[in-house]
This record gives sequence, structure tokens and C-alpha cells, in this order.
Amino acid sequence: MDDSFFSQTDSIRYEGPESDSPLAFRWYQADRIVGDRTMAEHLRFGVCYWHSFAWDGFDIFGAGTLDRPWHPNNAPTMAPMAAARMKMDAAFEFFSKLGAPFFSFHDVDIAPAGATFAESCRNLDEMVEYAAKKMAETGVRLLWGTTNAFSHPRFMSGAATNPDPELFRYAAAQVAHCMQKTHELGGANYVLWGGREGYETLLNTDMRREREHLGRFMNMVVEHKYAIGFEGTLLIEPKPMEPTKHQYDFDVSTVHAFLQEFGLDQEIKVNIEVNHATLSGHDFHHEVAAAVAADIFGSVDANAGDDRLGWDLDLFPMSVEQMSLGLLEILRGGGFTTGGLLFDCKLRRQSTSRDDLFIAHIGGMDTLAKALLVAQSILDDGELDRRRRQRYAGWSEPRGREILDGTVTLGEIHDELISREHDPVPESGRQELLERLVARHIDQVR
Ligand code: XLS
Ligand code: NI
Ligand code: NI
Repeated sequence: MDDSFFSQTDSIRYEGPESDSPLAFRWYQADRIVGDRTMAEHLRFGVCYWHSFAWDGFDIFGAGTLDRPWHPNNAPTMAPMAAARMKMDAAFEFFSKLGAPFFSFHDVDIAPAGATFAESCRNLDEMVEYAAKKMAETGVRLLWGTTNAFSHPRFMSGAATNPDPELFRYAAAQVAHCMQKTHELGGANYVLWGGREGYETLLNTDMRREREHLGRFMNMVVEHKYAIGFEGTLLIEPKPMEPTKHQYDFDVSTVHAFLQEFGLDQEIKVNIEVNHATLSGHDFHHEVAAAVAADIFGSVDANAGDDRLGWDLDLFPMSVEQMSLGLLEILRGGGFTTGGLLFDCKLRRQSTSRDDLFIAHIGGMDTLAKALLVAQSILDDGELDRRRRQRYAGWSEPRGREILDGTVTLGEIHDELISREHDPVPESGRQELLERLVARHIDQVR
């Protein structure tokens, strides 16, 4: 008898747009060729360990609702390492039945904390060995590993930006260990999200100093990457606020300025989260375009938010239009290299059936697969890019070029214009026409 956690659900298959099964893909067809690669190669989907397996549905107003029998709240007498293995069995069963090629974890998601740092490290080492076996059996790979240096009370005042150097040292040691484990598992990236790298009040905060400490920390992380021979990409995940009032890695442009200031812009890229973009007052589309323009685009956390709510909802992405525009920028930038689309998404607290986790991920994968088709269709059609290029055509003409070449001065421009009889005539930006063009691709892709 199959007594595995997800025994009620079979492997998920592609059935096509006409399918009415909630447990089948309508758009995601791993080996379908889109442009220059397969859907699976383009999208590089990953499932996150924390929300999907380590979280039992608790929120600040109430206890867990989700059926997670390995969770300490549900299994207070189970040995923590046995619970961690049970959780990992379920997680890998899920990854492989879903057909997600990647997963991601924080150190504390996969291994229980010990009484000392050394014991926590031993627990992690043991669970990483177990994960390596599961990865070999299933073929599932690691998109990224990361350190949780924000949940434990010791980090209440930050990790790298903590006023106490002992806490900086603790976080540094934790990153060193977790990056080594990520390396051993062949992780494609290593992520740093500064969960508490920010402040609650400037009254007790020396912002100049904290930013310098963060710069030093990141430089040490880069040095360590080379010291251990880790070949993945280092990624910072911007987020403007939550849990702190203000976080230093506010958005892509702020992170870019930080990287430049501390000499890191060739070493670290960004992991853009759709919902964090919304929280910072930008569209996902904007954040991807900003990263591609600065040559620091790395990876994506594909969880969406709500325009009206000021916190991180971690919704599964269901808007084809929102995702199409982000994917369009990603494709224009050449697509993912080491990055991918991670479902850093949470089930709703009322979604308590075991197959809800499948349905949620299938929905996200289908949304992004359709969005990929839309983005590729817009690029193949070429009209959007042609119109965009056309708007700037004047810059290839002599009057545009002499400005960029630096061969004309402000004074000369003035004297020339004052002698002219006609002022320049503005041209339509054609926004609504372009929006209709995008809508047509969304309607027409198959
Ligand atoms: C929180 C972040 C977090 C990172 C990993 O808002 O999204 O989940 O992705 O630490
Ligand atoms: Ni995230
Ligand atoms: Ni988030």
C-alpha cells in the first residue's frame, strides 16, 4: 500500500487548453519549443520549501490550519530529525509529481536548530546528505539555498546590520556554512534576503554605519564564494519593508546603487519578487526592466501581491498580463541563465486539502507558461519593438548623434534654436494602441 503523503495525487500531466481537470496542465508543456529553447529551459520552475512544507498556516491572529504532520506544533513528541526527514520525503514526492525541476530552501527549513551553532550545523549536514540522495533519485535540482538570519530572536535588530558585532559574526558563520552546503548540492544560485536589514526607528539607528557594515558583509560573502569555489550566482532579493519599517535593499535601483558603492556590481545580481515590486510602488515589469538595464538581472520569486494591501501576500501568480510583461523584459534581456521562477508562494490559510498545493502550483505554472507564449509571440511579431525603436530614430540622425558624441554645446543648441522658425512637433506615444496589441497576443496565443 502506498502510504506516502501525497498518495492521493498522481504525477501531473499536460492535457492542453481544453482540459477541465484541475490536476492537469493546460499550458505548461515542459518540452514544447518556444523561441530558442523548451518551456522547461525558459521557465526553470522551482518550489519553495518554507511556505509549502515548513509553514503550518499560522498567522499573527491564529494557529496553523494546514495538514503538516511533521510540524512541531502537530508532532510535539516526534524527534526533530525524524520530523525533518518526513517533511523532506513529502517535499520531494511533491516536486517530482508536479514535475518542477528545482527547489529552494533556507537552512532552517530543512534541518532543526540545535542547542548550539555547532549542533545546528551537524543537523544541516545530515539533512543535506539526505537531500543529495533524494535529488539523485528524482533528478530535482537546487535553484538556490539561503540562510534564515531573521526569524530567530537573536536577529531582532538585524544580522549584518546588527549594532552588535557578535550578531554580525553569527550571521556570517551561518552564511558560510549554508553556502558550503548549497555548493555541495550543486545549487545554481545563493540568495541573500535582508529580512531585518533595516530599521524600526532612526532614533536608535546609525544608517551610514549600518550600510557600511552591510557592504562589508557582502564583500565577505563574495570572497567566501571564491574561497570555496562555489560557481553559482550570488543574488540579493530587494524588498522595501516588512518585517522592518524600512529595509536597505528597498528596490532594484537602490540595490544597484549599493552594489556600485561597495564595488559589488560585477559580483551580485538581484532576485526580483513580484510582490516586493508592488510593495515598493513599482510594477514587476519595471523591476525586471530596471535590473536588465543595469545588467544585474538574476532570478525571480514569482509570488504576486495585491495592489491595495501593504503586506507580502505571497499569492500564486494568476495574472497572465502581469506575468507576460515581466517575461517580455526577461526574454529581451536574453532569458534566465542560472536563475529561474521560484514559487515563493503561500497557500491561503483555508486551503487545507492536500491537493490544494498541487492545484496552486499548476495554476502558477500555467499562468507563467501562457505568459511565456504571449511574450514570445509579441517578440516574434516584432511590432512593439519596431514602434519602440522608431520613437528614438532621431538619435541615429546627425542632430541626435552630435549631442551624444559631445560635439555640440548647450550654448550652440540655444543659438541654433533661436534662429529657427519652427519648434519641434510632438508625436503620439500610442500607449492605448500598444496596450491593445498586448491584449491581442493574450487573446490569440495557443
Ligand atoms: C520574504 C522573502 C523570502 C526570501 C527568502 O519576503 O520573499 O521568502 O525569498 O529568504
Ligand atoms: Ni522571496
Ligand atoms: Ni517575499
